[in-house]
Amino acid sequence: MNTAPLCHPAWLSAEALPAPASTPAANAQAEADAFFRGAQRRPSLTLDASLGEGYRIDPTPDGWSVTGGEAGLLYGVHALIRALRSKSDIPGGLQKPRYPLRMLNCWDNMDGTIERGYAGRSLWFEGGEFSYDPERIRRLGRMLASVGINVLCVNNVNVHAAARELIGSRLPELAAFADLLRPFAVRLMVSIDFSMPMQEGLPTADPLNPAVAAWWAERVKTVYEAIPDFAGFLVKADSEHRPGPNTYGRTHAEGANMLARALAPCSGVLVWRAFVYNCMQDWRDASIDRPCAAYNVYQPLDGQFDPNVILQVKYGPYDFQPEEPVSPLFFAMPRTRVALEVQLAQEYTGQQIDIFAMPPVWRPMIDDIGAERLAAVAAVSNLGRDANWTGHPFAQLNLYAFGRFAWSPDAEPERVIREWARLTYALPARQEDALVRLLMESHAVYRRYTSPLGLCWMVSPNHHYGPSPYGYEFMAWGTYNRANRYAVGIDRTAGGTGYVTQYPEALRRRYERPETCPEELLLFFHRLPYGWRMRDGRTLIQRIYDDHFLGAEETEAMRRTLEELDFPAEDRQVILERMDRQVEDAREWRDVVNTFFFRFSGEPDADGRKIYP
Ligand code: GCV
Repeated sequence: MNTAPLCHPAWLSAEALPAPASTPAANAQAEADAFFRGAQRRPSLTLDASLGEGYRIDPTPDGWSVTGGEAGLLYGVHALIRALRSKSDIPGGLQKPRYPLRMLNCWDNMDGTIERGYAGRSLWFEGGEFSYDPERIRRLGRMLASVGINVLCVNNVNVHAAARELIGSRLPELAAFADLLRPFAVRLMVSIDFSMPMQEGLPTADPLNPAVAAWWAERVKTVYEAIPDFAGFLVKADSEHRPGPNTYGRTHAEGANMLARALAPCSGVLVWRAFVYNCMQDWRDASIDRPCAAYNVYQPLDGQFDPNVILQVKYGPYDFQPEEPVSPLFFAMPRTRVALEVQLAQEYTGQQIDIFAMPPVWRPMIDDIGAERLAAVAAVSNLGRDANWTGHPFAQLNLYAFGRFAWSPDAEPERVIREWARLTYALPARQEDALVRLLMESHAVYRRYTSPLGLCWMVSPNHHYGPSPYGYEFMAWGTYNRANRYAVGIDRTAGGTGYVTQYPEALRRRYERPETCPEELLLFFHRLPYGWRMRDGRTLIQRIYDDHFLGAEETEAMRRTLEELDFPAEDRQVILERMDRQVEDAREWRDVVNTFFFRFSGEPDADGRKIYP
């Protein structure tokens, strides 16, 4: 049995743990009873099933009336408690989530490990089976419900052998797990392996073979008999050696639709990931440019996907790098339902050691995409069995904020961060301001001391932590900076790899000339000499040096700020320990990256700072 210690309740009130209840509406009542016990002003709850996930809160002489659908009531009670605890306005009028699916993708393996997990082992798998503390899973459900996350995909998109059993011999265990989360309005999803029928005796997994389609239809039926509100399947196909329809000469639309048709009679969705590229590239062939790949595969398929297929697209064309432009695929699929995928697990953004608060990154990303283009949102989970759920206590903010943005994509980053900070720490006003400022700036600091100006992939290939400017350079992954004696970056303009031509006109114009390209993405789109003049007159090489010196200094200032703040003792220790590692990390990045470019360019730092460590 996976007996994790019971834990810090994240942003929820620890004093007011509700009694377990069997439905979301009953949970809403239990949550309200626990929080308002002994209070003079109390909410009265009314279930109006027609409101579904929606709710409204109105003032009454004795408190508030909260009216909502089965899930809406629970969301409404959490919204009321959140507003009271964070001293913010109670939302007025009918509140409804922007997206019907607000999904958490967990890359948990059944052996208990988590791919790209930085908060300990899986909360529900161990030793090849389900193994969990039901009380902790209920707390997880409560946490997710409190910010409106309503789908949990339980297993890694890289489906290893044992996980195939989830919709086979382990279906009763999956159903028992679903029972635990249902009272929190959280439905389950499972990642499936496209070749599964072959593991169970069929000679092929060809999506156009009727026996294959029948196998999936039968399997889906069994799943829905056990879990009637099952959400659907998530699929990584023809990507990083995963099986897929290309093996049979079929398109991704043909592969996805076959599964979608099996799910449709049960109202299930098929989430198909668009993370497809050649991971066996010859690095000498400069005509292949990995960011072009997903558009090339999917754009021609627009309009061919069934209505219950959702194409899940990572926000940038590479892979969750600290700085990437928005993926052109979001604009290329007007006749396809598309979901945005972000990564809360800080694979490339400090691994929950370094601080990287994501809301300020999501705001411009969502503005670029246009919230109306999206049908759903998904996030790769940052949760694990650590007592504080996320390794670094501040990493909880990213989960919290994901829920808030998924509900309302026009959320203001600073407001969400302040809300979380207040709910979690209740610091005096000046300390709260300092924490909010630090978190708002944390992504920019991280970007300064790591890869310069949108260059990407200067990270150590082993674990994706720490600097290695040439680490990915001569590999098959398609991830190059092509730095040499004269210049750095890849020309992705129409005259280069042509990547920029995948964008609609306005974005294309923004990116295609170095003079207008946002400087933080300059080296993503352009190959430039070290002497290139930035808009403020500095040379490119000097800007690289300055950013790295500044970023490392800023981490020291962050350390000083954090020391001054009154965190609870257990959090304080973790926060300061990790901050010490971040300071070290930033120094290492500064020295390694600056030295790398100094060696190539031969240009000393204009301020005479030491570069060669
Ligand atoms: C789950 C990157 C990560 C892999 C991950 C993959 C994906 O390549 O390093 O761990 O696999 O993205 O998103 O499928």
